This record gives sequence, structure tokens and C-alpha cells, in this order.
Amino acid sequence: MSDQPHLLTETHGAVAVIRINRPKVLNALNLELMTDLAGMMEQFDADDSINVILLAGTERAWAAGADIGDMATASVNDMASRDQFAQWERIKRIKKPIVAAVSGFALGGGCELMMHCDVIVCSETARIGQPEINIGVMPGAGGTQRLTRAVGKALAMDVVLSGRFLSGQEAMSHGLVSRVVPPEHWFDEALKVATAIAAKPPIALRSAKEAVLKAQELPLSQGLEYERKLFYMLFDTEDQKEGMSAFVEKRKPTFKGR
Ligand code: CO8
Repeated sequence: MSDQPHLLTETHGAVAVIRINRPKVLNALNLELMTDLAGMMEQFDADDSINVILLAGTERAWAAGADIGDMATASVNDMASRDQFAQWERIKRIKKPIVAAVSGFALGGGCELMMHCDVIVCSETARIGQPEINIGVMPGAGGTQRLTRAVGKALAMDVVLSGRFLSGQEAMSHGLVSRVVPPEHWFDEALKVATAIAAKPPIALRSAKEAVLKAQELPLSQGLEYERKLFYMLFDTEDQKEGMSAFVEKRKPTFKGR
């Protein structure tokens, strides 16, 4: 094992940056890393001084998938008893917005981790795919489901069955990522986006994230009802009073997260 930490953190105002740091294996995601990542995200989720989490890889790789070395000789029972997906469930439950800064390879579990993020800022030259088919398996952390919902059946089938990679530009044109940027700006643009979001009222951010995620699961009429309830609830926050008064008084609002 390397003595370098596999996750690095820093804060920029109300943005907590987590960088995946296993460059020698293109940021392959092993169980220890995923467990620490989930724990770190939960800590930032509970920290009132943080409003947005920015998850980044390196320039060469966001993450080239789950660590194949760890799985190569595993049995069904080994895989089931490791229960690796419990860590992914923890990430799914993070309430604060997660911005992804994606450059290089986002493959297999890497693509699936990217799809767990809320706003995805991606380099034009990123290489995104679900190439598990090339090593005798298929996506296991949501790839067949989230990719299909994002890009539609035809392209999802192509990516999953052929194992081919999409460029950042292609991913953008099919709605898989939020913004695509020139290669040299993959991190600074993502930080700008995260910083801008971090200035918004925290309770409204959390509610809006929750409602958009519900759209992936609920039928339209139930989703609309869910949205309406969250919308009404925001009228019980100081930030709603402040935001609307500031608009009427033509001044900048000061949000307090209450
Ligand atoms: N796991 C472990 N090591 C990896 C991985 C990986 N996913 N990807 C790259 N590496 C290692 C290589 O073995 C190599 O190590 P070394 O220098 O010791 O030989 C190093 O990273 C650099 O890689 P390459 O020399 O291969 O670099 P290239 O530029 O030639 O190729 C590629 C880059 C195309 C990204 C290539 O490395 C590759 O194909 N990687 C594997 C991609 C892949 O198949 N990903 C899917 C993995 S399976 C998966 O993600 C299932 C998810 C299920 C849910 C998660 C819960 C467990």
C-alpha cells in the first residue's frame, strides 16, 4: 500500500474539496477508499460551515473504475460479503450538493461515481464509459440504470455493450454531464461553479437537490406533489424572508441557513 493518503481535502470558503489520489492506478476505487470517501462526505454534510462538496480526480483520471486487482479472484460469496455497495448508498444519501470536476478517464465505477454527483463539470477530452464488458462483467453500481436514464436506451446500450468511451463533448450533447470546459479549466471552472452554488441558501439547495433526485424515481404526478410540499416548507425559513425582502428592497440577500 502507498503511504500517500488516497483522499486529499481542502476547503475554499464554503466549498469542501475532496481529491481522489491514487494516480498510479488511475484512481481505481477500492473498498477502503470508498469507505473513507463516504465518511468524509458525511462529515462535510454535517458541517454547517460547508455548503457544497466538490469531488475531483486528477488531470489524467477522475477514476478508471473499481480496483480490478481486488476483484480478479473474488468469488460470489467474497463479493456479497464485502457489501461494497453499502458505501455507495451512503454517498447517495448526502444532502448537500456534490459538484464533480472530471478530467481524463471516468470508467466503470468511476462513471458510476460521477453519476452520483449532482452537477458534473467535465473536460472536453474526458473519456467516459462503462467498459466492464471487456473484463467479463457488467456495471454494478448503477451504470445500467443511471446511464440509461441520463442518455436514453440507444446510447446506453451502445456504451454498456461495446465498452466504448464517450468524449466530454459527446457526454455533454447527450445530457450526461452539466458543463463541458476546455481541458486546462477542468478544475478551476468546477471550483467556480461550486463556489457560486455555495453562496445560495442552504436549506433551499438541499430541498431542490432532493426534489430533482425524486424525478428519477417518481411518476410525474407524485413528483409534482413532492416538489410542492418542499416548496411550501421553504416559506418557513428565514432565508426565504431574507431572499424575497432583499429582492423587493433591491439589495443583496444575506443567507443564514435558517
Ligand atoms: N483497477 C486497477 N488498476 C487499474 C485500473 C483499475 N480499474 N485501471 C487502470 N489501472 C492501473 C493499470 O493496471 C496500470 O497499472 P501498472 O502501471 O501497475 O501496470 C495503471 O493503472 C495505468 O494504466 P494503463 O497502463 O492501463 O494505462 P493506459 O493509458 O494504457 O490505459 C485505461 C488506460 C484505458 C483506463 C486502462 O487502464 C483500462 O482499461 N483500465 C480499466 C478500465 C476498466 O475496465 N474499468 C472498469 C473496472 S470494473 C468496475 O468498475 C465495476 C464497478 C462495480 C461497482 C463498484 C463496486 C465494487
